[in-house]
Amino acid sequence: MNSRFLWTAKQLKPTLTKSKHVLTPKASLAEGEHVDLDFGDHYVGRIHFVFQKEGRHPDSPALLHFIFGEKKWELEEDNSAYHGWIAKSWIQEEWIHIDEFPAKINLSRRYAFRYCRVELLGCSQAYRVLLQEATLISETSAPEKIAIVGETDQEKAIDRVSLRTLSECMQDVFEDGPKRDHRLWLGDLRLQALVNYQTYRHNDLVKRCLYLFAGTADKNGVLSASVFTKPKVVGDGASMSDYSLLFIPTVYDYFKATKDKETLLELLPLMRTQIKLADAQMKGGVFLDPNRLGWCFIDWSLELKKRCACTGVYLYALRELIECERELGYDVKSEEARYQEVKEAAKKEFYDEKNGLFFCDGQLSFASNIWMVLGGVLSPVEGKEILLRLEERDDVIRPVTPYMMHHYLIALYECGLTGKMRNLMNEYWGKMVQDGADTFYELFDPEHPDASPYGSRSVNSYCHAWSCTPSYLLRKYFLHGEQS
Ligand code: RAM
Repeated sequence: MNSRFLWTAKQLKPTLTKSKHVLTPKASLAEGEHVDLDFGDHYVGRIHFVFQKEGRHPDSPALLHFIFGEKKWELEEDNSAYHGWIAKSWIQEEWIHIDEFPAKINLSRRYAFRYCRVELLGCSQAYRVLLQEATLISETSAPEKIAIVGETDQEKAIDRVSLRTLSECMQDVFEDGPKRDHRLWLGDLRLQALVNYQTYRHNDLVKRCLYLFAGTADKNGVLSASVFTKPKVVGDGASMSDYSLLFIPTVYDYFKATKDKETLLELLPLMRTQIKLADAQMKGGVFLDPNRLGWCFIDWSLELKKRCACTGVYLYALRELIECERELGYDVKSEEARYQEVKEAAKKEFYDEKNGLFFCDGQLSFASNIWMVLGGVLSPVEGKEILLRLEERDDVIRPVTPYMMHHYLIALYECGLTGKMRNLMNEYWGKMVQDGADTFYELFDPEHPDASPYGSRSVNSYCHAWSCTPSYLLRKYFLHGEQS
């Protein structure tokens, strides 16, 4: 823990803007009945209800069940049959007894939802329960509304939903998703920050998050993959090889957007440390199995082999560090030599001449090939051939998250396939819009819309900030041309 860094983070704690949304359903319920509320858009916030009774004096308490859903189907799920491997307590529901009427019920937790079901589980026949009012106080630290961009109605819809996704995740920190973790994750932060620079420009929130990671690093400089902020700041203690490396571009991007050199210089030693820590997990210029040495994320595909992609992330991060240090006037010769060494080793270890593609321990995936492109292992011409070849294969593991899909789009851009990149953005995110998305999802595999790495879609997050990058892509690559 670095208390000075944490002090800096604390000074940058944002104030949340709160807004009130009131529904007056006046729904009269007997035991076993329910009413569904629709707040009209996705919100993050706290809710209270006013209940009255109709009929005779209550001769039993009322037992109410509340379910919250980012998607309407969440209200219909049989949560008693939940069989996922992460805690069932992530499901947004609550049970309350009411003894006296009228009753104002404040639910103490924060929820992320558009839909809410109020179900009367128990009540005597002497009376009915009347739901008079439901008041939601929504919260966000996103400073203002942003003008929507896009050349077509579809692009405008994608931008609107992306912006909403990001602003819903902008709370005390950049949360990954407000339904589940409520937590600051490093890999997610990198993409949120990129979108933020093009939209809300709440750059102090990015700075706060950088200092939260820096402040919770252990004495060897190992970064936690995620940070809890309540009741006090603590790193989750788990480190992920790829996320740690991506701290480097996250800081450098922040510097490019803000020119805040003081922060860059303060965090530079920690950026360098991430390369050294990664070096210790490599042999002969490529990663040993990152899943054995520490969790490496890359994508939410449980079968994915990650040594190749992780080596690509290393090259990508090292290249960013070199560029950053060069800009600051440092001698980068030894880093450049290391970059060349790893680049050659990666090609030797993972490139399959016969197929003209990268394989990771015999497995073909988009992830491996995309990160080899992003790591600069190939020229744009070679990269283009590889990406096109990849599409023709049906024995390939495809991206399952908008996080991986974003990296695919950037790889297409790097290889000059800008038209393809834009079409794919429209196709992939457009399908979520067609699916009725108010905010974009943590996972989206159009072929398997109910898939979940957690064993149940009930705990998937349907407002997940790493999916909001079209707002960045549209502004940076398509509508105003390249910006710094
Ligand atoms: C999920 C989080 C987050 C991601 C990690 C790896 O649990 O929601 O988005 O960064 O996994």
